[in-house]
Amino acid sequence: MTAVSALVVCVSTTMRYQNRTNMDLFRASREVIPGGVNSPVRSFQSVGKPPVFISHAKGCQVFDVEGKSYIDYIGSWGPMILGHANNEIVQALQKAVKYGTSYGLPTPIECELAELVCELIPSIEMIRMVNSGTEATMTALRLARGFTGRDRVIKCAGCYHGHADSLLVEAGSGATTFGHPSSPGIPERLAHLTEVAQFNNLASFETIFHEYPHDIAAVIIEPVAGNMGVVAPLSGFLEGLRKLCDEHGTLLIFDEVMTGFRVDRGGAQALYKIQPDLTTLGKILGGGMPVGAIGGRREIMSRLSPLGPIYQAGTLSGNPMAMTAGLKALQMLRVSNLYEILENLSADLEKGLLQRAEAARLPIRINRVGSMMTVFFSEDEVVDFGTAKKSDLGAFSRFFTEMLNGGILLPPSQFEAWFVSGAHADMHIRKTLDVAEKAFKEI
Ligand code: KE4
Repeated sequence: MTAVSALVVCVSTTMRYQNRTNMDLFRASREVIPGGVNSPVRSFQSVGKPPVFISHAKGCQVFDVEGKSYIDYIGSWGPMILGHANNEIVQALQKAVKYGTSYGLPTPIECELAELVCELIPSIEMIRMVNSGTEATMTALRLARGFTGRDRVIKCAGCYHGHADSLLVEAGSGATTFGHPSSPGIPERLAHLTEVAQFNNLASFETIFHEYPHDIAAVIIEPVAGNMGVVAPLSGFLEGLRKLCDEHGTLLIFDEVMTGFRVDRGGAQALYKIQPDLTTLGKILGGGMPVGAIGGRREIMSRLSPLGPIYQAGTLSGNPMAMTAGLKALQMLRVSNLYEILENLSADLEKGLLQRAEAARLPIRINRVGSMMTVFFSEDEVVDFGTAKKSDLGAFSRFFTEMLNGGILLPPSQFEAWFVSGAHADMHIRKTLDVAEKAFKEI
Protein backbone atom coordinates (compact mmCIF):
# COMPACT_ATOMS: atom_id res chain seq x y z
CA MET A 1 0.00 0.00 0.00
CA THR A 2 1.48 3.37 -1.06
CA ALA A 3 1.59 6.31 1.39
CA VAL A 4 -1.15 8.06 -0.57
CA SER A 5 -3.48 5.04 -0.49
CA ALA A 6 -2.74 4.60 3.25
CA LEU A 7 -3.68 8.23 3.78
CA VAL A 8 -6.90 7.75 1.81
CA VAL A 9 -7.81 4.73 3.93
CA CYS A 10 -7.06 6.62 7.13
CA VAL A 11 -9.05 9.69 6.15
CA SER A 12 -11.99 7.61 4.91
CA THR A 13 -11.98 5.61 8.16
CA THR A 14 -11.98 8.76 10.24
CA MET A 15 -14.66 10.30 8.06
CA ARG A 16 -16.73 7.13 8.48
CA TYR A 17 -16.99 7.92 12.18
CA GLN A 18 -17.67 11.63 11.89
CA ASN A 19 -21.24 12.87 12.35
CA ARG A 20 -22.18 9.56 13.95
CA THR A 21 -24.52 9.56 16.97
CA ASN A 22 -23.77 7.79 20.24
CA MET A 23 -26.21 5.09 19.16
CA ASP A 24 -24.62 4.69 15.70
CA LEU A 25 -21.23 4.21 17.32
CA PHE A 26 -22.61 1.86 19.96
CA ARG A 27 -24.21 -0.31 17.25
CA ALA A 28 -20.92 -0.39 15.32
CA SER A 29 -18.71 -1.02 18.35
CA ARG A 30 -20.91 -3.85 19.65
CA GLU A 31 -20.19 -5.70 16.39
CA VAL A 32 -16.47 -5.80 17.04
CA ILE A 33 -15.95 -5.17 20.78
CA PRO A 34 -17.67 -7.27 23.51
CA GLY A 35 -20.52 -5.09 24.79
CA GLY A 36 -19.15 -2.27 22.63
CA VAL A 37 -16.66 -1.22 25.29
CA ASN A 38 -13.13 -2.02 26.35
CA SER A 39 -14.09 -2.05 30.03
CA PRO A 40 -17.52 -3.19 31.27
CA VAL A 41 -18.30 -0.29 33.60
CA ARG A 42 -18.29 2.09 30.61
CA SER A 43 -21.24 0.29 29.01
CA PHE A 44 -23.95 2.07 31.03
CA GLN A 45 -25.63 -1.38 30.95
CA SER A 46 -26.40 -1.18 34.68
CA VAL A 47 -28.43 2.01 34.15
CA GLY A 48 -30.21 0.69 31.07
CA LYS A 49 -28.90 3.27 28.63
CA PRO A 50 -26.51 3.31 25.67
CA PRO A 51 -23.16 4.83 26.63
CA VAL A 52 -22.00 8.24 25.53
CA PHE A 53 -19.04 8.22 23.16
CA ILE A 54 -16.58 10.98 23.98
CA SER A 55 -14.96 13.12 21.29
CA HIS A 56 -12.83 15.26 23.62
CA ALA A 57 -12.48 16.62 27.14
CA LYS A 58 -11.07 19.70 28.85
CA GLY A 59 -10.93 20.61 32.53
CA CYS A 60 -13.92 19.14 34.35
CA GLN A 61 -15.95 18.67 31.17
CA VAL A 62 -16.28 15.90 28.61
CA PHE A 63 -17.98 16.35 25.22
CA ASP A 64 -19.77 13.51 23.44
CA VAL A 65 -19.82 12.91 19.69
CA GLU A 66 -23.21 14.65 19.46
CA GLY A 67 -21.71 17.83 20.86
CA LYS A 68 -23.32 17.53 24.30
CA SER A 69 -21.11 18.65 27.21
CA TYR A 70 -21.14 17.17 30.69
CA ILE A 71 -19.63 18.16 34.02
CA ASP A 72 -17.66 14.98 34.62
CA TYR A 73 -17.47 13.15 37.97
CA ILE A 74 -16.07 9.92 36.47
CA GLY A 75 -12.68 11.52 35.86
CA SER A 76 -11.56 8.41 33.95
CA TRP A 77 -12.37 6.45 37.19
CA GLY A 78 -9.87 8.44 39.24
CA PRO A 79 -6.76 9.52 37.29
CA MET A 80 -7.95 12.99 36.29
CA ILE A 81 -7.47 14.77 39.65
CA LEU A 82 -6.00 17.74 37.74
CA GLY A 83 -8.80 17.74 35.17
CA HIS A 84 -8.82 16.59 31.55
CA ALA A 85 -6.12 17.77 29.07
CA ASN A 86 -4.23 19.61 31.78
CA ASN A 87 -2.06 22.13 29.90
CA GLU A 88 1.19 21.26 31.69
CA ILE A 89 0.74 17.53 31.17
CA VAL A 90 -0.20 17.99 27.49
CA GLN A 91 2.82 20.22 26.88
CA ALA A 92 5.14 17.76 28.63
CA LEU A 93 3.83 14.90 26.48
CA GLN A 94 4.06 16.95 23.26
CA LYS A 95 7.71 17.66 24.06
CA ALA A 96 8.53 14.06 25.06
CA VAL A 97 6.87 12.31 22.10
CA LYS A 98 9.44 13.79 19.71
CA TYR A 99 12.16 11.73 21.43
CA GLY A 100 10.38 8.41 20.93
CA THR A 101 7.56 6.63 22.74
CA SER A 102 9.18 3.47 24.02
CA TYR A 103 12.69 2.00 24.05
CA GLY A 104 12.40 -1.14 26.18
CA LEU A 105 15.48 0.16 27.98
CA PRO A 106 15.88 2.11 31.24
CA THR A 107 15.50 5.90 31.15
CA PRO A 108 16.31 8.70 33.64
CA ILE A 109 12.66 9.69 34.03
CA GLU A 110 11.73 6.29 35.48
CA CYS A 111 14.25 6.85 38.26
CA GLU A 112 13.01 10.42 38.79
CA LEU A 113 9.40 9.30 39.18
CA ALA A 114 10.39 6.38 41.43
CA GLU A 115 12.34 8.75 43.71
CA LEU A 116 9.38 11.15 43.88
CA VAL A 117 6.94 8.35 44.84
CA CYS A 118 9.37 7.16 47.56
CA GLU A 119 9.48 10.74 48.87
CA LEU A 120 5.69 11.14 48.88
CA ILE A 121 4.97 7.66 50.32
CA PRO A 122 7.74 6.81 52.83
CA SER A 123 6.60 3.18 53.30
CA ILE A 124 7.75 2.66 49.71
CA GLU A 125 11.51 2.13 49.73
CA MET A 126 11.56 0.58 46.25
CA ILE A 127 8.98 0.58 43.45
CA ARG A 128 8.40 -1.32 40.20
CA MET A 129 6.35 0.34 37.47
CA VAL A 130 3.79 -1.71 35.52
CA ASN A 131 0.97 -0.77 33.13
CA SER A 132 -2.22 -1.10 35.17
CA GLY A 133 -3.60 -1.47 38.66
CA THR A 134 -4.40 -5.11 37.87
CA GLU A 135 -0.77 -5.83 37.06
CA ALA A 136 0.22 -4.10 40.30
CA THR A 137 -2.08 -6.13 42.55
CA MET A 138 -1.34 -9.37 40.69
CA THR A 139 2.36 -8.74 41.28
CA ALA A 140 1.76 -7.82 44.93
CA LEU A 141 0.09 -11.18 45.59
CA ARG A 142 2.86 -13.12 43.84
CA LEU A 143 5.50 -11.17 45.76
CA ALA A 144 3.76 -11.75 49.09
CA ARG A 145 3.35 -15.47 48.38
CA GLY A 146 6.98 -15.76 47.27
CA PHE A 147 8.32 -13.77 50.22
CA THR A 148 6.32 -15.64 52.89
CA GLY A 149 6.21 -19.07 51.25
CA ARG A 150 2.48 -19.14 51.95
CA ASP A 151 -0.42 -19.51 49.47
CA ARG A 152 -3.55 -18.12 51.11
CA VAL A 153 -4.59 -14.46 50.90
CA ILE A 154 -7.46 -12.49 52.43
CA LYS A 155 -9.49 -9.87 50.60
CA CYS A 156 -12.72 -8.09 51.53
CA ALA A 157 -16.07 -8.76 49.94
CA GLY A 158 -16.84 -5.80 47.71
CA CYS A 159 -13.28 -4.59 47.37
CA TYR A 160 -12.04 -4.60 43.78
CA HIS A 161 -8.37 -5.02 43.04
CA GLY A 162 -8.47 -5.46 39.27
CA HIS A 163 -9.15 -8.68 37.38
CA ALA A 164 -6.30 -11.02 38.34
CA ASP A 165 -7.69 -14.53 38.96
CA SER A 166 -7.05 -14.68 42.70
CA LEU A 167 -8.79 -11.35 43.22
CA LEU A 168 -12.00 -11.86 41.24
CA VAL A 169 -13.56 -13.44 44.31
CA GLU A 170 -16.52 -11.45 45.68
CA ALA A 171 -15.08 -8.45 43.87
CA GLY A 172 -16.73 -5.06 43.76
CA SER A 173 -16.91 -2.46 40.95
CA GLY A 174 -18.09 -3.86 37.65
CA ALA A 175 -17.88 -7.48 38.88
CA THR A 176 -20.70 -6.70 41.31
CA THR A 177 -22.48 -4.23 39.04
CA PHE A 178 -22.92 -6.91 36.39
CA GLY A 179 -23.78 -9.67 38.84
CA HIS A 180 -20.59 -11.77 38.78
CA PRO A 181 -18.61 -10.81 41.91
CA SER A 182 -16.88 -14.17 41.58
CA SER A 183 -16.11 -14.59 37.91
CA PRO A 184 -16.50 -17.85 35.98
CA GLY A 185 -13.23 -19.04 34.46
CA ILE A 186 -11.25 -19.12 37.70
CA PRO A 187 -10.23 -22.63 38.81
CA GLU A 188 -11.85 -23.57 42.13
CA ARG A 189 -8.45 -24.82 43.27
CA LEU A 190 -7.13 -21.26 42.96
CA ALA A 191 -10.20 -19.37 44.19
CA HIS A 192 -10.29 -21.41 47.42
CA LEU A 193 -6.90 -19.90 48.34
CA THR A 194 -8.61 -16.51 48.56
CA GLU A 195 -10.37 -16.09 51.89
CA VAL A 196 -13.07 -13.41 52.05
CA ALA A 197 -13.54 -11.14 55.07
CA GLN A 198 -15.86 -8.18 55.63
CA PHE A 199 -14.71 -4.56 55.39
CA ASN A 200 -14.80 -2.77 58.78
CA ASN A 201 -15.24 -6.11 60.55
CA LEU A 202 -12.03 -7.16 62.35
CA ALA A 203 -13.72 -10.23 63.81
CA SER A 204 -14.19 -11.62 60.30
CA PHE A 205 -10.42 -11.42 59.81
CA GLU A 206 -9.73 -12.92 63.25
CA THR A 207 -11.90 -15.92 62.35
CA ILE A 208 -9.84 -16.60 59.22
CA PHE A 209 -6.52 -16.13 61.03
CA HIS A 210 -7.74 -18.49 63.76
CA GLU A 211 -8.45 -21.13 61.10
CA TYR A 212 -5.18 -20.56 59.22
CA PRO A 213 -2.77 -19.07 61.81
CA HIS A 214 0.38 -19.67 59.74
CA ASP A 215 -0.96 -19.92 56.19
CA ILE A 216 -1.90 -16.37 55.22
CA ALA A 217 0.61 -14.68 52.91
CA ALA A 218 -1.18 -11.34 52.73
CA VAL A 219 -4.20 -9.25 53.51
CA ILE A 220 -4.98 -7.03 50.53
CA ILE A 221 -7.38 -4.16 51.13
CA GLU A 222 -8.49 -0.82 49.76
CA PRO A 223 -7.76 1.33 52.85
CA VAL A 224 -10.71 3.44 51.79
CA ALA A 225 -13.08 1.22 49.83
CA GLY A 226 -14.08 2.81 46.54
CA ASN A 227 -15.51 -0.15 44.63
CA MET A 228 -18.56 -0.94 46.73
CA GLY A 229 -19.15 2.75 46.54
CA VAL A 230 -17.01 4.79 48.94
CA VAL A 231 -16.76 3.31 52.44
CA ALA A 232 -14.27 4.78 54.92
CA PRO A 233 -12.50 2.59 57.49
CA LEU A 234 -14.10 2.79 60.95
CA SER A 235 -11.83 3.92 63.77
CA GLY A 236 -9.42 1.18 64.75
CA PHE A 237 -10.09 -1.04 61.73
CA LEU A 238 -6.85 -0.44 59.83
CA GLU A 239 -4.85 -0.40 63.08
CA GLY A 240 -6.39 -3.77 63.97
CA LEU A 241 -5.46 -5.20 60.57
CA ARG A 242 -1.87 -4.02 61.00
CA LYS A 243 -1.72 -5.73 64.42
CA LEU A 244 -3.24 -9.00 63.15
CA CYS A 245 -0.79 -9.13 60.24
CA ASP A 246 2.17 -8.49 62.56
CA GLU A 247 1.02 -11.23 64.96
CA HIS A 248 0.77 -13.79 62.12
CA GLY A 249 3.75 -12.89 59.92
CA THR A 250 1.32 -11.82 57.19
CA LEU A 251 2.05 -8.95 54.80
CA LEU A 252 -0.41 -6.03 54.78
CA ILE A 253 -0.99 -4.79 51.23
CA PHE A 254 -2.73 -1.43 50.78
CA ASP A 255 -4.29 -1.29 47.35
CA GLU A 256 -4.03 2.46 46.80
CA VAL A 257 -4.67 2.37 43.07
CA MET A 258 -7.65 4.65 43.69
CA THR A 259 -6.70 6.38 46.98
CA GLY A 260 -3.05 6.98 46.14
CA PHE A 261 -2.45 10.73 45.69
CA ARG A 262 -6.27 11.09 45.79
CA VAL A 263 -7.27 11.30 49.47
CA ASP A 264 -3.89 12.79 50.42
CA ARG A 265 -0.64 13.44 48.52
CA GLY A 266 0.71 10.49 50.54
CA GLY A 267 -2.38 8.35 50.00
CA ALA A 268 -4.69 6.79 52.59
CA GLN A 269 -1.69 5.50 54.55
CA ALA A 270 -0.73 9.15 55.23
CA LEU A 271 -4.30 10.09 56.11
CA TYR A 272 -4.76 7.22 58.57
CA LYS A 273 -1.10 6.94 59.60
CA ILE A 274 -0.83 3.18 59.01
CA GLN A 275 2.26 1.70 57.34
CA PRO A 276 1.56 -1.25 55.00
CA ASP A 277 4.27 -3.67 53.89
CA LEU A 278 3.38 -3.25 50.22
CA THR A 279 1.38 -0.62 48.35
CA THR A 280 -0.14 -0.84 44.90
CA LEU A 281 -0.67 2.32 42.87
CA GLY A 282 -2.17 3.34 39.53
CA LYS A 283 -4.61 5.91 38.10
CA ILE A 284 -3.23 9.33 39.26
CA LEU A 285 0.32 7.92 39.19
CA GLY A 286 0.06 7.86 35.39
CA GLY A 287 -1.39 11.35 34.98
CA GLY A 288 -3.93 9.87 32.55
CA MET A 289 -1.51 7.46 30.84
CA PRO A 290 -1.47 3.69 31.59
CA VAL A 291 0.65 3.20 34.71
CA GLY A 292 0.48 0.91 37.75
CA ALA A 293 3.09 0.25 40.39
CA ILE A 294 3.96 -2.03 43.28
CA GLY A 295 6.18 -0.64 46.03
CA GLY A 296 7.18 -1.32 49.61
CA ARG A 297 9.84 -2.46 52.01
CA ARG A 298 13.26 -2.96 50.43
CA GLU A 299 13.68 -6.50 51.82
CA ILE A 300 10.44 -7.54 50.09
CA MET A 301 10.89 -5.62 46.83
CA SER A 302 14.44 -6.99 46.50
CA ARG A 303 12.91 -10.42 45.89
CA LEU A 304 11.67 -9.24 42.47
CA SER A 305 13.58 -10.30 39.36
CA PRO A 306 16.30 -9.60 38.32
CA LEU A 307 17.45 -8.94 41.92
CA GLY A 308 15.53 -11.88 43.32
CA PRO A 309 13.78 -14.97 41.96
CA ILE A 310 10.16 -13.74 41.87
CA TYR A 311 9.41 -12.95 38.26
CA GLN A 312 7.52 -9.94 36.91
CA ALA A 313 8.04 -8.08 33.62
CA GLY A 314 6.41 -5.75 31.07
CA THR A 315 7.26 -4.54 27.55
CA LEU A 316 5.92 -1.04 28.12
CA SER A 317 6.53 -0.80 31.85
CA GLY A 318 8.01 2.61 32.69
CA ASN A 319 7.74 3.86 29.11
CA PRO A 320 8.80 7.49 28.71
CA MET A 321 5.37 8.77 27.69
CA ALA A 322 3.59 7.37 30.73
CA MET A 323 6.42 8.40 33.03
CA THR A 324 6.33 11.95 31.62
CA ALA A 325 2.61 12.35 32.34
CA GLY A 326 2.89 10.74 35.77
CA LEU A 327 5.93 12.76 36.83
CA LYS A 328 4.34 16.04 35.75
CA ALA A 329 1.14 15.19 37.61
CA LEU A 330 2.91 14.30 40.86
CA GLN A 331 5.22 17.31 40.62
CA MET A 332 2.13 19.54 40.45
CA LEU A 333 0.39 17.69 43.29
CA ARG A 334 3.51 17.86 45.46
CA VAL A 335 3.61 21.68 45.59
CA SER A 336 -0.05 22.63 45.20
CA ASN A 337 -2.69 23.43 47.80
CA LEU A 338 -5.03 21.33 45.68
CA TYR A 339 -6.07 18.99 48.50
CA GLU A 340 -7.46 21.90 50.53
CA ILE A 341 -9.34 23.17 47.48
CA LEU A 342 -10.68 19.70 46.72
CA GLU A 343 -11.84 19.24 50.33
CA ASN A 344 -13.80 22.51 50.26
CA LEU A 345 -15.41 21.85 46.86
CA SER A 346 -16.30 18.26 47.76
CA ALA A 347 -17.69 19.23 51.17
CA ASP A 348 -19.91 21.85 49.49
CA LEU A 349 -21.15 19.23 47.02
CA GLU A 350 -21.88 16.72 49.81
CA LYS A 351 -23.68 19.28 51.99
CA GLY A 352 -25.73 20.61 49.08
CA LEU A 353 -26.81 17.14 47.95
CA LEU A 354 -27.88 16.17 51.48
CA GLN A 355 -29.90 19.37 51.86
CA ARG A 356 -31.69 18.91 48.53
CA ALA A 357 -32.43 15.23 49.09
CA GLU A 358 -33.88 16.06 52.52
CA ALA A 359 -36.03 18.77 50.97
CA ALA A 360 -37.34 16.15 48.51
CA ARG A 361 -37.84 13.70 51.42
CA LEU A 362 -35.53 11.26 49.67
CA PRO A 363 -33.44 8.96 51.91
CA ILE A 364 -29.82 9.07 50.83
CA ARG A 365 -26.49 8.51 52.57
CA ILE A 366 -23.27 10.10 51.36
CA ASN A 367 -19.88 8.59 52.15
CA ARG A 368 -16.98 10.88 51.34
CA VAL A 369 -13.23 10.89 51.89
CA GLY A 370 -11.68 14.01 50.41
CA SER A 371 -12.61 14.29 46.73
CA MET A 372 -13.99 10.75 46.35
CA MET A 373 -17.58 10.16 47.37
CA THR A 374 -20.69 8.07 46.73
CA VAL A 375 -24.38 8.93 47.07
CA PHE A 376 -26.14 5.79 48.32
CA PHE A 377 -29.90 5.55 47.86
CA SER A 378 -30.34 3.99 51.26
CA GLU A 379 -31.83 4.88 54.64
CA ASP A 380 -29.06 3.03 56.46
CA GLU A 381 -25.44 3.91 57.08
CA VAL A 382 -23.22 2.15 54.53
CA VAL A 383 -20.24 0.64 56.33
CA ASP A 384 -19.55 -2.52 54.30
CA PHE A 385 -20.53 -4.49 51.21
CA GLY A 386 -23.70 -5.88 52.80
CA THR A 387 -25.12 -2.47 53.66
CA ALA A 388 -23.99 -1.05 50.28
CA LYS A 389 -25.97 -3.76 48.48
CA LYS A 390 -29.15 -2.70 50.32
CA SER A 391 -29.19 0.51 48.26
CA ASP A 392 -32.12 1.16 45.94
CA LEU A 393 -30.52 0.49 42.54
CA GLY A 394 -33.66 1.58 40.72
CA ALA A 395 -33.56 4.98 42.39
CA PHE A 396 -29.85 5.27 41.58
CA SER A 397 -30.55 4.45 37.90
CA ARG A 398 -33.30 7.06 37.64
CA PHE A 399 -31.11 9.64 39.39
CA PHE A 400 -28.22 8.86 37.03
CA THR A 401 -30.46 9.40 34.00
CA GLU A 402 -31.91 12.70 35.30
CA MET A 403 -28.41 13.97 36.04
CA LEU A 404 -27.14 12.86 32.61
CA ASN A 405 -30.04 14.63 30.91
CA GLY A 406 -29.12 17.72 32.92
CA GLY A 407 -25.52 17.64 31.73
CA ILE A 408 -23.96 15.97 34.77
CA LEU A 409 -22.02 12.74 34.15
CA LEU A 410 -21.83 10.38 37.14
CA PRO A 411 -20.24 6.93 37.28
CA PRO A 412 -23.00 4.64 35.88
CA SER A 413 -23.14 2.36 38.92
CA GLN A 414 -24.15 2.60 42.57
CA PHE A 415 -20.93 0.75 43.42
CA GLU A 416 -18.50 3.36 42.16
CA ALA A 417 -16.95 6.61 43.41
CA TRP A 418 -17.58 10.14 42.17
CA PHE A 419 -14.38 12.17 41.74
CA VAL A 420 -14.00 15.95 42.08
CA SER A 421 -10.99 17.43 40.30
CA GLY A 422 -8.95 20.60 40.57
CA ALA A 423 -10.66 21.72 37.36
CA HIS A 424 -14.08 21.77 39.07
CA ALA A 425 -15.00 25.20 40.41
CA ASP A 426 -17.83 26.61 42.54
CA MET A 427 -19.87 27.25 39.41
CA HIS A 428 -19.75 23.57 38.48
CA ILE A 429 -20.76 22.50 41.98
CA ARG A 430 -23.67 24.96 41.88
CA LYS A 431 -24.80 23.68 38.48
CA THR A 432 -24.56 20.09 39.74
CA LEU A 433 -26.68 20.94 42.80
CA ASP A 434 -29.30 22.70 40.66
CA VAL A 435 -29.65 19.61 38.44
CA ALA A 436 -29.65 17.31 41.48
CA GLU A 437 -32.43 19.34 43.15
CA LYS A 438 -34.67 18.67 40.13
CA ALA A 439 -33.53 15.06 39.84
CA PHE A 440 -34.30 14.28 43.50
CA LYS A 441 -37.84 15.59 42.97
CA GLU A 442 -38.30 13.67 39.70
CA ILE A 443 -37.23 10.21 40.90
P1 KE4 B 1 -6.85 -1.19 36.46
O1 KE4 B 1 -6.37 -2.57 36.10
O2 KE4 B 1 -8.28 -0.94 35.99
O3 KE4 B 1 -5.89 -0.08 36.06
O4 KE4 B 1 -6.87 -1.11 38.07
C1 KE4 B 1 -7.61 -2.08 38.79
C2 KE4 B 1 -7.95 -1.53 40.16
C3 KE4 B 1 -7.21 -1.96 41.26
N1 KE4 B 1 -7.47 -1.49 42.50
C4 KE4 B 1 -8.45 -0.58 42.71
C5 KE4 B 1 -8.71 -0.09 44.10
C6 KE4 B 1 -9.24 -0.12 41.62
O5 KE4 B 1 -10.24 0.78 41.86
C7 KE4 B 1 -8.99 -0.59 40.33
C8 KE4 B 1 -9.81 -0.16 39.13
N2 KE4 B 1 -10.95 0.65 39.39
C9 KE4 B 1 -12.00 0.56 38.41
C10 KE4 B 1 -13.15 1.49 38.82
N3 KE4 B 1 -13.69 1.25 40.09
C11 KE4 B 1 -11.53 0.89 37.04
C12 KE4 B 1 -12.59 1.17 36.02
C13 KE4 B 1 -12.79 0.03 35.08
O6 KE4 B 1 -12.77 -1.15 35.52
O7 KE4 B 1 -12.97 0.34 33.87
